[in-house]
Amino acid sequence: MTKITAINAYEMLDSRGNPTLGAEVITECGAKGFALCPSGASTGIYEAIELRDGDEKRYFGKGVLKAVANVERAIAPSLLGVDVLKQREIDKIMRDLDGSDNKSNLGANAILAVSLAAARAAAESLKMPLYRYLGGAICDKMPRPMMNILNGGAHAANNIDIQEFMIVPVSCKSFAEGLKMCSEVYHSLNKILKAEGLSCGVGDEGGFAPNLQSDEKALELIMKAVNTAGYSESDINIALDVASGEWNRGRSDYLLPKRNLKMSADNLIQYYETLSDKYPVISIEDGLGEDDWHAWGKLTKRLGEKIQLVGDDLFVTNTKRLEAGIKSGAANAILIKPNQIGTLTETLDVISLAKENGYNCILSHRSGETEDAFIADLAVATGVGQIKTGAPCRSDRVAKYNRLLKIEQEIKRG
Ligand code: 2PG
Ligand code: MG
Repeated sequence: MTKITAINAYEMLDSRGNPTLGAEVITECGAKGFALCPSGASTGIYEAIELRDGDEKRYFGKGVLKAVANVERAIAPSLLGVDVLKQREIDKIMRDLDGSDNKSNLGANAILAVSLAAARAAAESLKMPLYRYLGGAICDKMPRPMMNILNGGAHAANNIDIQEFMIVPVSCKSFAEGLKMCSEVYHSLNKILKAEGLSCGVGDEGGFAPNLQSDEKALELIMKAVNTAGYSESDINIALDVASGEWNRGRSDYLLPKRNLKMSADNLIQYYETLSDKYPVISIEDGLGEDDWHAWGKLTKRLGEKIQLVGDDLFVTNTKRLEAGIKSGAANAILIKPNQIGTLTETLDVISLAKENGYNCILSHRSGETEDAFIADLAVATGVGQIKTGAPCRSDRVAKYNRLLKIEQEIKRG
C-alpha cells in the first residue's frame, strides 16, 4: 500500500519571483506528499547544481522546465513501484540515475523536490507528523532561532558587506518565548531606524537593509534595539553570516566589494576577535572563503573555544567536505541546507557525521525561499537545536516559525 504510484512536477515561483520546482509523490494508499525547492543567491561553488533552462526568452533563463521534464520522464518511471518508506533506496535510485558528482544531469532541484515529497508522502501514509516520521518517538528538542534582522551582502542593495546580522535568544524557556523576544527586538530596530532617518526597507530574508557608515554600526543599532525591547546581553546574543565567499579574492587578500576595502585573512581574524570582544557575538559563519582551508584552521584555533564557527559555503552540506574540515581542524559547526547536496538521505548523513565529531549543526533556509516549511520539521527531527530562517517578516520566513510554534504545542500536548 505504500508503493509509489505517481510523481508530478510543477514549475512554480520562489520568494524572489524566480522559478523553482515543486514535486508531488503519490502512493497506492492515496497518501500525497508535496515539496518545493528553495534557491540561494550567495551559493557556494561546491554546491550541487540547480538545473535552469538557460532560455533567455523565459524568466531570463531561470525557467526550470528541463528539471520538471527530468522528474516526469526520468525520475518518475524509475521510482514507480518503489516503497515510499524506503527513503535511502529512493534517494540512491535518483543519485544513480543522475550519475554525476554534483547532480548536474537531472538537477539537484529536481532530485531534492522528489526526495522531500517522498518523505512527506511516507509520513502521510503512516498518519504521522513529518518531524515524528523523520525523528522517531522521542524527538522533542526545539531549535533556537538565529534570526536575521539586518541584511547586507548579496541579499541587499545597501552598503554593508557582512551578509547577515542575526539575533539569538539565550534566556528563553521555550521556542515560543525565544521567537517573541526576537520579534520584539525586530520591531524595536524598526523604530530606531525610523528615528535615525534610516531606511526601513527589507532585504531578501526580511531583515532591514539600511545604508550605514560602517558594518560595525549594525551591531551597535542591534544592541540598542535589544535594550529598547527590555533585554540585555544575557537574553539575546548575536550571530553573523559574513558570507565572505561572495567577496572578490585578490591573490591573497579579500576585497570587500561595497566598502572597497582590502583585508588579509589575518586582518579578518583579528576583526572578528575585536567584534566578539566588543559585542555578544556567539557565532560567525563563513568568516573566510571556501578554499581558504589554512586560514580556517588559524581562525578555529584562535576563536574556536569561545565562538561557534560555522561552515556554510565551506562544507556545502557535503560529507566529503566536512570530513576534510574535521581532518584539518576547520570550523566547529556546519550549516545544513538540503538543496546544497540534493537528497534527504545525504542531508541526514552529514548531520550524523557532524554530531559524531562534535560539530554543531544549524538547519537553514535559502535566501530564495517558498512557503514550504520542511526544514522546521527537520530541525526538530534531528534535534540540532538551531535554525536560521530569516526575519519575522514575509510569509516565506514566517511559515517556518509558525510551523515550529505548532510543533512545540503538539509536543507539549503529547
Ligand atoms: C546563507 C544563505 C541563507 P543563500 O548564506 O547562509 O541565509 O544565503 O541562500 O543566498 O546562500
Ligand atoms: Mg551562509
